[in-house]
Amino acid sequence: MTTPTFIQLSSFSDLEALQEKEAISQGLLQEQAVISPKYFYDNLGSRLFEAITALDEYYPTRTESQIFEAHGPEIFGQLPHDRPLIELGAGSCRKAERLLHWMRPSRFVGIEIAAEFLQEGLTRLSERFPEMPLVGLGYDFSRSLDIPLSLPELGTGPRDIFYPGSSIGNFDPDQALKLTQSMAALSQEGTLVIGVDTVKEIDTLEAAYDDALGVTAAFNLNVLNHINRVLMSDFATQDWRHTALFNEQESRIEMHLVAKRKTRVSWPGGERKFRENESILTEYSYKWLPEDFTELLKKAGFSEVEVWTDPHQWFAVYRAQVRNPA
Ligand code: AVI
Repeated sequence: MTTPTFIQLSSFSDLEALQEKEAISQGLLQEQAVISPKYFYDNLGSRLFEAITALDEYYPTRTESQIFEAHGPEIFGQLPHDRPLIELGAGSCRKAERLLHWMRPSRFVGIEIAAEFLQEGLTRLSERFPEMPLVGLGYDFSRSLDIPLSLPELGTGPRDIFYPGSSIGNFDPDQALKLTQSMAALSQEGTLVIGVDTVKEIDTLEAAYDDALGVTAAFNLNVLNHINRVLMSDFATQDWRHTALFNEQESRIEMHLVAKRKTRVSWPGGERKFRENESILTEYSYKWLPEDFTELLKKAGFSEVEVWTDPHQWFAVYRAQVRNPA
């Protein structure tokens, strides 16, 4: 059995740690306070996200899996077996675990901000695919969308890229374009397979982000515990409640934490007073019409875009190629 290689790319210098605190503090001091959704994914948050994906209301993961079940051989079967497969935001590698038998890449490279979670996933993968070289990169691509291309662990020549789960939806359209451009560069004339949530009825969308059991509420509130650890702030989770509303104009779910009462939050070097019902924006989750996302992929340098969807058209999987002019 091969032992997974693990590389942490984002181990912070003291300066970077200070810059991170400064960025969080600036976000909290904006008129509309914001916390980056990357802070959802501490160890507990990653587990809460896994629980979300098992909820009846959270249709994206289930629907994407149905698309892979129905069309997996068609989507992945033609990918050449001599190329590395890079999964962005690999999480606990559960999706890769189900799909790798169709792809058989020369190596699997998982990139994920929650390093501990990724390491656990790679260990499981190594039991299931003992012959396959496995590489984990602990890397936060929300800090820089430029993925380091020259790392020997990424292999040379064309690479196939897998970005499932509609994580692209957590970037605004400009950032999504930049990120897909970086993917085109990273793939070096390989193939991208990407899962993207679609626009649908508001009730279905809002239920997916505000489930009856309160798992998404816990996921959202847990961001405050993570911020308390990073910033040494004193958020009290019981002073906040979760909301998730669909903004039709912008085609995105907006998640906020709303102050239940007047409250004051302090941290070394700063403080913010919140009025009752004042909120902190924690996440956007954009929903894309297939024609608009196809257009974005073409703008980013991809061609031959093909789309697979489910009978309700609740989710879409795109496969696209990078072909540089000869
Ligand atoms: C990771 N990402 C695609 C999820 C989403 O649907 O935007 C994060 C999430 N937030 C609330 N529920 C799930």
